[in-house]
Amino acid sequence: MKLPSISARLSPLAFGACWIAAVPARAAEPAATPSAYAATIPNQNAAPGPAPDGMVWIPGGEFSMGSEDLTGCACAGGDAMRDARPIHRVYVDGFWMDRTEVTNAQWRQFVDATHYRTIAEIAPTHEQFPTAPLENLVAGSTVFTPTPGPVLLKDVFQWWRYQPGANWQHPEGPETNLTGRDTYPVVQIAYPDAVAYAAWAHKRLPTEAEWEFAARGGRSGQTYAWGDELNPGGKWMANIYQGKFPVQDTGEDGFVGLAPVAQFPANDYGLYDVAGNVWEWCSDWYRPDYFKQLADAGGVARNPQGPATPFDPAEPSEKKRVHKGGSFLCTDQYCTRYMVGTRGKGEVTTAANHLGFRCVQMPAQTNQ
Ligand SMILES: [Ca+2]
Repeated sequence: MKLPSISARLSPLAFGACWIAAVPARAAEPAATPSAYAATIPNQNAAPGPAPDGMVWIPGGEFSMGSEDLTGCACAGGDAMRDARPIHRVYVDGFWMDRTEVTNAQWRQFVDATHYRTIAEIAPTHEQFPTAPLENLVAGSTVFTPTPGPVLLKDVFQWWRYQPGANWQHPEGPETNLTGRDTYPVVQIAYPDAVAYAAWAHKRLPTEAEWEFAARGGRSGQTYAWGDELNPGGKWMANIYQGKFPVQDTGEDGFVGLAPVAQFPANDYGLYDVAGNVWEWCSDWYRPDYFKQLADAGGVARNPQGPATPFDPAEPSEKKRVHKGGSFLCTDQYCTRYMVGTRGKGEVTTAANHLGFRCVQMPAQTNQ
């Protein structure tokens, strides 16, 4: 396959950690101990009023953020995920959060009201990408495609392709549509698209700290949003990937590919799909050393907003923001970022058919 060459959003590494062969050789690093986590101390404030439609109250409070090094665990796929350490102490104010990922039906309401066009629906221009062949300047987006047989997990272009005509209305390409998919999460959403929706809805995207506090549901230091077992009682708790990646998704959790929202149990704060299904945009710029910056500063980081500038040493020229939660493509063979303290990243104009978002809203009295 000829690789697309027109833009950062088409460059292989711009996809982010979970899209690439993220299984580096282990370097010497002392394993974190469970004592790196301290108890979550949720605020004792009641919800400030009736919940906005589709949202739940997240009380905020103080918690331990980040993920242990679980590379010795059969659960973890060998990825050290160093950017999720050190585990550090964070405080966030209370906020409302969407109970589910934003759905196609909700996105359609936004488009009907505003006629908004997503980045994937607009052809790149010669002025933006003067070195790109003109035939590559077509609107589209990135789509996952299973490989015909097992492959070394080194080159994402074995299973990701740039698909002309792929966008939120045609998530896997022009031959696909949203019939019967109103309650599926909207996908093929780049960061500016998600920001535009949030502004229209009088909401905003969560910070990474807000997202992780909410996903942990008041628990502390557990591997998953629901506890320490991936399948408690033999039950799947999230829409992830079973089978041989990226050849065949066997759908043991009930879903091959994307699932409608809220098909698995909610976490302790009433949030659905904080693991798996689709990655979710957060507002923080991505830097692999941001947790270290906060830990080095000492004390408790209050309402951290992310680093001032983005930096990914794997692709220094790309501007990336944080993704959280993992997707239906996450598997212990390759990417286990459905673990609650882990992080993803993505170039801001890059959308895909496993990437969506949800919003938060501050209570009116603290909305300043
Ligand atoms: Ca699945």
